[in-house]
Amino acid sequence: STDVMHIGPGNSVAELKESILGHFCFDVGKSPEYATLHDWYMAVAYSVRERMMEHWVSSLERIRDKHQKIVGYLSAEFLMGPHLGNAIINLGIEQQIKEAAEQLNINLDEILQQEEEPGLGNGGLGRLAACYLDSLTTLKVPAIGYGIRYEFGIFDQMIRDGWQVEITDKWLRNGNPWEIVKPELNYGVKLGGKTQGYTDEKGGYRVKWIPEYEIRGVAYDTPVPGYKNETINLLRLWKSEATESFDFQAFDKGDYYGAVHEKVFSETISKVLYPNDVSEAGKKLRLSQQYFFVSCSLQDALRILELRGLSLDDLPDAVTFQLNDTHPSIAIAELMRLLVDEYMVDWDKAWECTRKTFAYTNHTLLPEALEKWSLPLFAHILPRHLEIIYEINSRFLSDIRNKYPGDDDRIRRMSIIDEQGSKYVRMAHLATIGSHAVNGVSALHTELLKQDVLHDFYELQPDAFFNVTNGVTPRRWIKLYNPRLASLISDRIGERWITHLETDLINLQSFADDLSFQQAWRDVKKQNKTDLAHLLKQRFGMNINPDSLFDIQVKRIHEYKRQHLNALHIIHLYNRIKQKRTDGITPRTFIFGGKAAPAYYLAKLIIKLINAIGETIDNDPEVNQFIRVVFFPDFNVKNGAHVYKAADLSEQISTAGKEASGTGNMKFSMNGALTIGTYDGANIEIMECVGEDNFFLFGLDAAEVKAIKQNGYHPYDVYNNNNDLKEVIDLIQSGAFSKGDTNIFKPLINSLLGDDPYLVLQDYQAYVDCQQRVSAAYNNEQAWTKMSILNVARMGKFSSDRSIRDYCENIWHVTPG
Ligand code: 26V
Repeated sequence: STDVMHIGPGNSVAELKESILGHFCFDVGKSPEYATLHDWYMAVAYSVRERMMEHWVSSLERIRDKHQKIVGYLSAEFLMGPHLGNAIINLGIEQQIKEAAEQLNINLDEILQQEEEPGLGNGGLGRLAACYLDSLTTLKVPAIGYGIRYEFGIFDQMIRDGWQVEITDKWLRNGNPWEIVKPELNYGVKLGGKTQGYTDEKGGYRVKWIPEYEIRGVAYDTPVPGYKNETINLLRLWKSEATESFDFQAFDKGDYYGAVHEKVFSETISKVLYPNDVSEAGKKLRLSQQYFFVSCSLQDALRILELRGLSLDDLPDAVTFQLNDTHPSIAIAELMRLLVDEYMVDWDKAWECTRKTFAYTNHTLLPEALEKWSLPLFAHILPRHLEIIYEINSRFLSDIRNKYPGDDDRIRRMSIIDEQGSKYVRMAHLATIGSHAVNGVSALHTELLKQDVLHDFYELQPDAFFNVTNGVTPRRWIKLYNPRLASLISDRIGERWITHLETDLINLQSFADDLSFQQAWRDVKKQNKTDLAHLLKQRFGMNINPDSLFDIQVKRIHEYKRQHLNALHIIHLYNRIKQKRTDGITPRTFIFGGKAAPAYYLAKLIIKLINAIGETIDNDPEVNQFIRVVFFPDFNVKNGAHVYKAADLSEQISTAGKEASGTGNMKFSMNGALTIGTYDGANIEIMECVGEDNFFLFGLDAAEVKAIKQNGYHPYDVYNNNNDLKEVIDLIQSGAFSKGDTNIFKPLINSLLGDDPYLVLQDYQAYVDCQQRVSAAYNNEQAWTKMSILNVARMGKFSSDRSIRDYCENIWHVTPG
């Protein structure tokens, strides 16, 4: 490998220029005369990728080092965002690339815009996986992200007549220069069929699985560069294909078309990412997807173990698998199957090995989001795994019976199988029982896990429960997407903050009262807001005023996140303006963005409501001199680049106890936005860090939410007893935002007045009052700027580097390189 070290390409402007031209000629294969911007993007991407290859090869060598534990991050979603800009930053070649592009007469920003992002995730959970890969690599922890190479990622969102319309995400349409297919790295995956008992040579009873069919998973590798540390980790995504045997079958039976049909089925497994959805559609395919990528990944890990010359006994010291939610939790049954059925390891030993190898992160307490599979479905797709789960369960429950004799209710509560009514496999129980560590993603969320959803398990094994508060990577979310702020910060405190956020960013505090620094700070924000205004004008013809307060809520649309609470406040301001009670109203632009699950009717209606309010205000000069409402279509990582940096106010207004952590809250605050938020998820820890004086807190806390629900909550009384709220709701009902249509928003209003499951009406007045405090605070420019600086300075804790260090120390027992 020493030879390899010296073939690396250089990073001078001349060398980069030559490399780009070379790729243009040899890989794009066109004369520059006929070049499109996308052609140039491809040439630049290949040139940048080439600069990662030598380090990639040497980093792969470390995977062979048998003394290094590898982290296998198992996740059904990786929301990586565009690669090019990030790779340039992490390789530290932005100056040279910029200059090379200039000399080639191409505009780097336009080139970067060409990249279609790999949207292989829904939202927070998938983006967290991407931030964690960045931090793992920056901290030199050998890691492989294992997932699915969906052909179609999260749908693209368009807005037509105010409604969301979903468009297929054809992200691979123009090719993907970042992945390298490894055809030789492929594994068979069985599905369906039945099991059969038999007696082995030693007279022992054994079981084998006789599957109905087998598909193949092929590895597609994408390099993940660390920040200026010559380290590259691996994102390994599996694409499903037909096995060769189908071709033989066609040959045998002469049924060519039949065989092609089977091939088509095999390929559907990795076809499409499912949205977080309440609907039952696609359950069978979803479970098949999960098993598919888990099976490939475990086989891959066992291959690496062998490559290192280690034995199965060494597995827990050689690799640690982190389960990103329950989606990959079938891995626990699969490892047991491999060890017991295929490697003939005895059960107890296999179980010990399995538990040492896995750890589970829970990302939600919402009951409808806790995965469970109906027994018949499970038996149909994974008959052997169901038997193994029964065995795990029966051994587990007999332990519980011994510990708590006669406590049948506890047995019912803790069983992996839910037997109230139709039977289900509860994946969170499997994940918890099969792991040595379970963690929540914020202090509050972990507390609620312990007290509520997993309480019995916590009582059984309190030492297995950990909190790891989420974090986000400052490389992408500050340095790449807010370059003006990044240089202003570096001018004052140097550049170390980029990798030492927790220790260094705090040094900004001493400039919080410095008037010239404050002015520079405001200038950056103003320029960022102006950029966003231009973009919205250019792309959608929207008109917004950069001098107004930018009040932004971007995240998936869900009732628990309460975008409709935000909408009610806007209507409250609308009413005041119409009634000429405008004193104390600060000009604001309300910006929303986010996708609703295609089958989530109320979420889609909330989008329609926001757009309806926006349109009404657009057409009313009396109102739009004060406020504007815009909905930024197709919010994703790429669009996020323009949004977080432009915010004055970040909306984090979920019902307390419902948002496990939130990560957008962190992105906003570390880019200088103040937060209006509830006592929920990581908001609590953010407020503790930035100080309550620099955070706009409102509403019930989680305990109060629980209490009010227990004692009987009557939203209709809240509505009746609050004239202001009543006017707001009645105005929607009157058709004021829907051209007289009084039906369209009825389902939403009925939900709010009927049972209001997320306490929107309960928190309404507190929210409106708090927004009034925001308006007043914004009018004091100096005080606001100081709060903004203090927010950024005190956000160091929320770097994903800190989160990864926590995982390393408490859960993986790995020492960062
Ligand atoms: C899934 C489902 C599926 C059924 C319909 C409703 C529903 C709602 C939410 C979900 C998402 C579950 C997992 C998830 O994405 N959790 C998010 O994880 C982030 C990273 O830890 C965290 O910041 C967010 O608070 C949490 O919602």
